[in-house]
Amino acid sequence: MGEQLRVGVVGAGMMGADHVVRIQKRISGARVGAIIEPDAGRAAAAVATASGAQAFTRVEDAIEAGAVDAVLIATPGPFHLPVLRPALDARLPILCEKPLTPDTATAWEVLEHEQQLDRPHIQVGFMRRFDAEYAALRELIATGDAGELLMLRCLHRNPSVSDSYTQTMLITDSVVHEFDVVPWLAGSPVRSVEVKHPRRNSLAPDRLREPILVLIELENGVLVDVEMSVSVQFGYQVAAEAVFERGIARIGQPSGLQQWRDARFSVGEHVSYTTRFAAAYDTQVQRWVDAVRDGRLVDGPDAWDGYLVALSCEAGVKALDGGVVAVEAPQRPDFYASGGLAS
Ligand code: ISE
Repeated sequence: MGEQLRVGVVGAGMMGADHVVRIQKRISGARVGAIIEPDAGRAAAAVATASGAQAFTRVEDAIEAGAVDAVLIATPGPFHLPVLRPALDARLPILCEKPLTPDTATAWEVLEHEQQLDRPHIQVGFMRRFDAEYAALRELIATGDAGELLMLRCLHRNPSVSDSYTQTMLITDSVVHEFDVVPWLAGSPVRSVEVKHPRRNSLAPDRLREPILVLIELENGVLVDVEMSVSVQFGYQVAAEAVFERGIARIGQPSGLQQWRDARFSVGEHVSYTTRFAAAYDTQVQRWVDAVRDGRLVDGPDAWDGYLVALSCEAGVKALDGGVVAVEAPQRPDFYASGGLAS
């Protein structure tokens, strides 16, 4: 590694392009060494924002050329596995956007592959863990200052979704975040998942039956409800209310400039996760870069966490058809002993 970590950003869609700017402009200790993107237009646009970066269409070629010290995978979930395999073979540190892979069988394959290395090399991009309000809520729960946590009420609302968004993605692309952050907040794994279908939003694309209400029971008895909506039109909102024995706590409320004008009170709302979680993404990538540079390689959710989330997603997808679906995790391999809910 030279003075700066050369990151290969794989996928230059919305999230990949966002990470390129982040690495070049907002964090320290790293630069974009390569953009790996088969779409020539996207690749050219990303390279234009990352001076010195080389463009490749395959991650194998970037590795072969010695152009990268680490990779950040920002392709859609179904395309993670073909990048994870060669990156692990090359023993490169990896920050992989969520989900680790789209199903438990391939997630398990990744765990087995990674365990052939000397230590965990994969961090999974569950950025909510790096959001200051989520961290404060976790601290409040851990201290017990408001008594025991009883319930968590979560709101996860998107203004709209792209044409490629399918019904199961309500779980695997969206509620996937709650499946990671809720056990991390509450210090307890998921025991079961149930999905309820309220009245359908007629503004949703025809193929989607949403919103959905996801009920997550944790091993410690805490009950969590997640309103998952993807056609709310008005903006992007991720918020939660924690109900304790002696109080409640809220995170994710609208903030910033408040205005009283024309007999109205208003405050801005986000329209995308790229702004709602911008600071969390910055912290996540900075801490990952620092961890890679000082040899820890991972500072946050690891591949084991990614696997646990895949188990919950599998249960959640089944639960879309009705019933309460249990989640049972195998014993965590010693290899991952320092990660998990603690990080
Ligand atoms: C998207 O892929 C994300 O990861 C966002 O955080 C989430 O809010 C959205 O629903 C997903 O589609």
